[in-house]
Amino acid sequence: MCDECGCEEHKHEVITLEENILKDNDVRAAENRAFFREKEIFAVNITGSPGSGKTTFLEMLIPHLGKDNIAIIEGDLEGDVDSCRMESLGVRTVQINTKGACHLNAHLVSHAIEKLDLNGIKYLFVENVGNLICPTFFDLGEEMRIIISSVPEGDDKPVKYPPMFASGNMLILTKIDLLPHISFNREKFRDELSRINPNMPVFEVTSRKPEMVIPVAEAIKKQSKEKR
Ligand SMILES: Nc1nc2c(ncn2[C@@H]2O[C@H](COP(=O)(O)OP(=O)(O)O)[C@@H](O)[C@H]2O)c(=O)[nH]1
Ligand SMILES: [Mg+2]
Repeated sequence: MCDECGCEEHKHEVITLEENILKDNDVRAAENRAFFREKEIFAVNITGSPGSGKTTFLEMLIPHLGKDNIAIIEGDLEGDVDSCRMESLGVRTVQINTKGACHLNAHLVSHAIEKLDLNGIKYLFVENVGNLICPTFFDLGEEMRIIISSVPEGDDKPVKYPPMFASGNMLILTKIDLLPHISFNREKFRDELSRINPNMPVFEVTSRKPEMVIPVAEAIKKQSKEKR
């Protein structure tokens, strides 16, 4: 059925349009990826729900990778709250406002790159719009996709949003300081994840112990060296 009126005729048009949008995005994503490889920049797409702790994770990670090695693209519907948080750490940052769109795309990222001084940059982190559905299907040209999932969102997120969790190269479970206060079944969460994405490494962090991101930083460094 079509999304608008439920008719079969429209269904075909909608599917064709979606396919074209995704095809166009894939072409641009491949261009972005070629650009990053040429510049030896390791690009990482950070996805997850609104409020899952994406920006906090970046704040913890940055000191371990070196602020001068990093550039950030912040994606939000409106405003510059997150880019201000990044700039206050002295990191080169550009903000994209999607004005209602629920995900970034490769085209938006290619324009954002033009605004960044990439001299000496080894890592580009793109914080996607908070959403567990739409960003799944839009390759940005990244080498690595990190999914951020937080304890208060519940242990059922992988079961409810399998395409997103299947698309990741690394999962960060955030806010583990809240485990004693919330009925979150860690084993259930991890079992479902390993069923959906068996080879994805999982790291647990909390902003109460920022040093917990050190193994994550090491894993990112290792991955980026393997790509060079
Ligand atoms: N208790 C707790 N709160 C956290 C943690 N990480 C982030 N938060 C809080 O969660 C909220 C959303 O975090 P933010 O990083 O802005 O999420 P984003 O929207 O995914 O970028 C903020 O109030 C953070 O202070 C954590 O490890 N533990
Ligand atoms: Mg954020």
